[in-house]
Amino acid sequence: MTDTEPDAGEMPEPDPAEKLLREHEAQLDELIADVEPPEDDATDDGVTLDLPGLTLGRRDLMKTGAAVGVATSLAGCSFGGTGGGNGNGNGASTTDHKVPPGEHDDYYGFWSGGHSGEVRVVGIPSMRELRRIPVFQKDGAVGYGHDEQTKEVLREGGDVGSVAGHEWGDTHHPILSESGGDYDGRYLWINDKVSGRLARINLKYFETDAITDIPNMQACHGCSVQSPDTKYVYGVGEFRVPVPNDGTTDPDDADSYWSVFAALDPESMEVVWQVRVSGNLDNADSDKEGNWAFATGYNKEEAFEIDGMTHDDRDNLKAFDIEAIEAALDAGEAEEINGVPVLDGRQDSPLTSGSDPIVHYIPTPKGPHGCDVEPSGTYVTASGKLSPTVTMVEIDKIKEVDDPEDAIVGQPRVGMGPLHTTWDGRGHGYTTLFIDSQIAKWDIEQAVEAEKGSEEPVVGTIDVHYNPGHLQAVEAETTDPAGDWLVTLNKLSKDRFISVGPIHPDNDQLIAIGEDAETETGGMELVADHPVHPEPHDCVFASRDKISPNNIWDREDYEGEKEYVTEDNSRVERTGDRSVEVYTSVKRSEYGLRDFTVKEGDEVTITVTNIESSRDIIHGLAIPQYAINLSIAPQDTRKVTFTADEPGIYWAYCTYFCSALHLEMRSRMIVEPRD
Ligand code: CUK
Ligand code: CUA
Repeated sequence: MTDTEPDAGEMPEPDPAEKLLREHEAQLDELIADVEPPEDDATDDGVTLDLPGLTLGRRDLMKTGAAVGVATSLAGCSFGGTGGGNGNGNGASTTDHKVPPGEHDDYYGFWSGGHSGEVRVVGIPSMRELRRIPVFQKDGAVGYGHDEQTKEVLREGGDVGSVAGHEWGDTHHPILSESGGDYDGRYLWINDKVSGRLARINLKYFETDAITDIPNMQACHGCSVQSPDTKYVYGVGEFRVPVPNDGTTDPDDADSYWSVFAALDPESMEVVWQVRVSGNLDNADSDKEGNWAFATGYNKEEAFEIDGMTHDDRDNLKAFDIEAIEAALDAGEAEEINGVPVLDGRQDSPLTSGSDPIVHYIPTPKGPHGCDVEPSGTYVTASGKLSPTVTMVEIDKIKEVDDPEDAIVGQPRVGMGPLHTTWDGRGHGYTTLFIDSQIAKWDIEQAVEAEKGSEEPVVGTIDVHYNPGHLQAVEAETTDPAGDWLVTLNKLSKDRFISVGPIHPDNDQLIAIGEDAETETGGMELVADHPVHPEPHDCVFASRDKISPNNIWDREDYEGEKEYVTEDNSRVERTGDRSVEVYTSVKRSEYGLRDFTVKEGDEVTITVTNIESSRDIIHGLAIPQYAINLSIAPQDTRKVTFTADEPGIYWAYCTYFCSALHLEMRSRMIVEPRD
């Protein structure tokens, strides 16, 4: 990236909007650098940024400058509820979130793991991490990407169109399947922001069972399902990428870069359609009735560098009219590009003008980030990021109004750096304030009644530690949120934990939101800190009775694909001059085959069935010299294929401590020299 500071001698004065945005960035830098803001930054230079419905002036920034100062100074001390905060720091909790030993949590929480490429399962309210589910990369702990079935999942999600293939993923937005607007416990989808990929986790087994590499896309960012019955799963292409990217594209021709909004079939995981749009896309959500999908975005300017990307003072919330999109597909308006039908939904396309545009572009303040539909399905919100407001669009008005801006019915001013919004089902929105390090709780109906840009709808704020990205309240994406807990996913933990070196954990905080009180916090109460491995972005919670995984495998689920190998049927079968099939059962504390012999150069397939039927008795099969590492849960069968190219005797052993004779639990692979 080139130097973004203009040279005063050559460049014209930056326009006011651009200047303001730079000031925002400078503030952010200060906050992150943990230094005091300069004292002499108090001259009123009359800068204003005109945003729809409000004018943000220099004085407003000074006010938040003061707030940043407070947060910054608190960052260095042990915060006990004094000072400029809300009196809700360490140890202030009176709400019991502890789950006693042996008792169960009320909610499943599914966390994205960011560039760890995984999904994590966390119990709420205890915040205990229960499991990690590898998605976009191999994992030795559970043998993911080591057996043929999960290798195939990774291969399928493969390296189409990329130079290096996909070595890892960046998971951001976990999203649960719905029936009738409620979680049905079947699937969870998760995006890959590194590449244009979308993965599915089968919640019967808590295992990734499909990855789709979406054409015409880099950085699948936003991820959502079409409520109420998961008609589509949406993957939002964030980056604008040259299509085709084969060296023939003029790098400076903005028109040859694409960003697409993709709809996948939830069962086949195939791309059903894509809509190409103007500008970059960001986050997504859908309405509650199956008519609309929404996405925020940035860089309406379609620039290549940050100066240009932040030039204008507006961006758009895009509203995708599902019926109009399906009608355009039926009318043959799509062009097939790289194997998928693509509709042109750019702002100047014929498909976005006329009486039934497939995409409505609703102007918002610059760089809206979070895209969240509230539980009643009346409003979709875009959280400001660079504007201190949340923009509320009344969904039913989108088609009625002549000027798309008239669909904006509220714009509460919530604080600095609003990123994401969640809901309690009692008429409140909760928005993270990245720059203020707070959560603002606001009243949805008051926000519609109040003047745009008014702070009045805010009923309370609470300090969080520090710089929150997403937040999520329990079951907030259903039509009937439970409204008792909220988790904020804070990007920085700074001094909250004993030091573990320069790469700090993130800090996920649990906040009780069950009480609406007329206090500074509006009843929100901070109850727990929870250090986490980098870097979750979002999470989603379902009541525990809505998720019912199997505790052992059901062999019917793989009948016809893999043999269920019994002790009696454990055997070695030569299938060709250079191919051998090895079948073995496994149980405490022995393999069906205590040894097996193959020949140098054979292609060997080992099929292992765990014949135990007691839950939690898992066995492994490891042959390190051949990089074999299987995990086999009760009643499951896993296979692996490799070439036995080095003669010798190799121990095959169990990786799970499964019984008192676990250490003795062995088999031997004997590879005979081929003469
Ligand atoms: S994004 Cu990470 S903080 Cu990927 Cu939902 Cu907003
Ligand atoms: Cu089976 Cu250890």
